[in-house]
Amino acid sequence: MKRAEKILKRINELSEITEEPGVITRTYGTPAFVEGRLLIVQWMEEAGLQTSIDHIGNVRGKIISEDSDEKTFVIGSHIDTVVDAGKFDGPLGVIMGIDLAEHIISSKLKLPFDLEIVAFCDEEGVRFQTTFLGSKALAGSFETVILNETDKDDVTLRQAIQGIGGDPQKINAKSIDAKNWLGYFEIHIEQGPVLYEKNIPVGLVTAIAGQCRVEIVLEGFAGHAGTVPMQMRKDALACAAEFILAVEEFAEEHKDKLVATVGKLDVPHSASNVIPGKAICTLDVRSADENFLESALQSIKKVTIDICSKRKIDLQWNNILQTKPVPCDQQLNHLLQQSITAAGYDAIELVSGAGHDAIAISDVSPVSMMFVRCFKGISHNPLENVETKDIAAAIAVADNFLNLFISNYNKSKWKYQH
Ligand code: HGY
Ligand code: MN
Ligand code: MN
Repeated sequence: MKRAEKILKRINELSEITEEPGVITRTYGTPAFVEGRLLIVQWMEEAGLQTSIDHIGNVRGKIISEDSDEKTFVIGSHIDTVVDAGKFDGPLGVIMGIDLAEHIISSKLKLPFDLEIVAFCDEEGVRFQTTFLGSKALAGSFETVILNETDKDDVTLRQAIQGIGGDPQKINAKSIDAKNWLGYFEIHIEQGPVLYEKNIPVGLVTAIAGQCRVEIVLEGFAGHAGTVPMQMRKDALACAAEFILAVEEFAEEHKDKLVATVGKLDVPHSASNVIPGKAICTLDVRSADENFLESALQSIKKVTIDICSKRKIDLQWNNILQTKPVPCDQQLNHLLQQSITAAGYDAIELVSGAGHDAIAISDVSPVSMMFVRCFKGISHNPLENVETKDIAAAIAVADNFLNLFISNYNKSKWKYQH
């Protein structure tokens, strides 16, 4: 269990670094993020990896093959967190990746390709509402138009990148060219209850659900809580309340194919004796069925328009993010399935409701993901927890997977149809 204990020790050490004392919060570009990143560099260097930090702020650790032709296999996950996060969402996959690389180096295994371990800098998108910043940069698909996005203190993404030593004009410069990707493997907690209920330590991900994120701005008219008659009000918060319940009702009606969440509600300039003139909500809708996701979004938008016109509230519907469902690669999953059974576990298949950096990487590479059981499936919550024995199980499977990939790899044969 030595390797698993070391991984857990590092996860605990990283979780101590936070921008909010008492809770775990490390969002893109903050001093806590930079401090945490230094720890990852240190661990990668201790493992014997060639380290670098790219222009968006990903930490990268490489084993360069003796007969390198730049074809690269990548193992990664993210080191940024949500607010008041758990310890494992992201760091588990990064720190396990470092362990796997360290194991390859210490066992003097000769790699026929380059292996890169990547700690992505912004998967959650908490600070700038932009997800997959790091993985898009690695895939070469970062769009400079988002450089003007601002955080709650009106700092632009451009300024944040410069603030941590990056160059906003060169974000895609350190990407891995599409022709050089051999594959991508991400180890991540399941963030759902299936493995916990089935009492299985690991699971094989077949696909990642598509997701849409929308910012909903509701403009009514602020007024005196004591003097404006009810029938004359344009109460933006009451409108938001009806919208939130309508979203929940729609998702309940289609719960076999969809989840929908209003995760944020801001009421600017709120006071107990003021009729709210403005309310801003976020809408997050997910489905593994691409067509259904699109039609569901349109249905929710129509319901929202009807609520707003009934209440004489002006509506702004700002699309923030739209990702299609991503299938994991069948060739890689065949190897992963063999690796799980070889380690003595049933290879159960799961669709990921959560988004992952694998979504952005899937534009240029075959992707595979292994889920690790977490306590009652709890995540995005400080109660998130993973047992040492499940980390040990995941190590055994991941070692098998890498060995199988290496033994199956043949420079001419392994072609990926983009
Ligand atoms: O929201 C998600 O699915 C992921 O945790 N970023
Ligand atoms: Mn995650
Ligand atoms: Mn997350």
